[in-house]
Amino acid sequence: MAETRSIVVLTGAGISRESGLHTFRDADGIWATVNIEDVATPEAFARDPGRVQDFYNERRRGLVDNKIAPNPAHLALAEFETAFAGDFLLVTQNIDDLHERAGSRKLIHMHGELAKARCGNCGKFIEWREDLFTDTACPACDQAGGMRPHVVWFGEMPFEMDRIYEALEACDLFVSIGTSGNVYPAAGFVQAARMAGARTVELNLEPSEGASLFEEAVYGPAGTVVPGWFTDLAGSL
Ligand code: BV8
Repeated sequence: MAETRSIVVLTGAGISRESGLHTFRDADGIWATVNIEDVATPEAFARDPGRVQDFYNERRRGLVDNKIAPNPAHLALAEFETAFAGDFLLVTQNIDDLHERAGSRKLIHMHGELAKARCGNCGKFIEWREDLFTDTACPACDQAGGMRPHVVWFGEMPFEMDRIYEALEACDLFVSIGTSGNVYPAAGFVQAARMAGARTVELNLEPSEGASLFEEAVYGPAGTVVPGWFTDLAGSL
């Protein structure tokens, strides 16, 4: 096998499931109880900002709850990143802060962060761990009425796409963990990695929508599968 010099890892809600956070499309997932169109689009926020703020306030309260902590899958990724001498980039679709709390540093939150708020007036984004209300004044510009979760809604452009595609085009290993492969453009990253000639691996509870696009797969809970897989990878380098 060619030497592994540049790795891109993509994670989704499945990696945080064993930490106690719900996924989106599992039977007990978030979209089973609320519609995307009502809470996760700019139109929903324009139509009923209070409802959208409540949806994210409830999830933010859940996240700052001290029972929620990184699980062995998050920790294994952070450990591998620290030890790996080559290029490493972790792209997460998740808006929780479990990767950074596990120690990951080379990390992009392509769908934003639940623990940050953004001001629509001055554009600044700020650490935010309590409830957010539409009339909350922005600490940076003092204007009220423009604060929103620093989260990418459907129909909005995910963050740092140039940097992500640059890494995908240069990688020789792409690992997708805990994502159903339903949401684009993230679900298309495996194609970009294949075009770059990278080895593609899916580590998931069950086959995702894009399972057939991966050369290799290991199925099982991330907390069990991910540490073992990355230990073996480190041992093979
Ligand atoms: C955009 C933040 C364009 C909010 C989220 C084709 C190309 C481009 C776009 C589109 C396209 N087709 C459709 C679109 C539009 C849309 C889209 O993809 N819609 C889907 C529903 C069809 N995409 C967009 O709107 C994106 N923007 O395209 O912009 C553009 C162009 C120019 C100018 C402007 C704009 C924006 C998408 C981002 C939306 N925001 N999140 C929030 O979190 O509230 S998406 C949301 O879904 C989360 O981020 C989540 O992470 C993400 C993906 O879901 P998953 O993470 O995969 O979670 P899911 O529950 O689905 O799956 C969990 C998996 O884990 C399962 O497979 C399960 O088996 C597994 N699992 C469970 N337990 C475990 C486990 N695995 C391991 N261990 C376990 N224990």
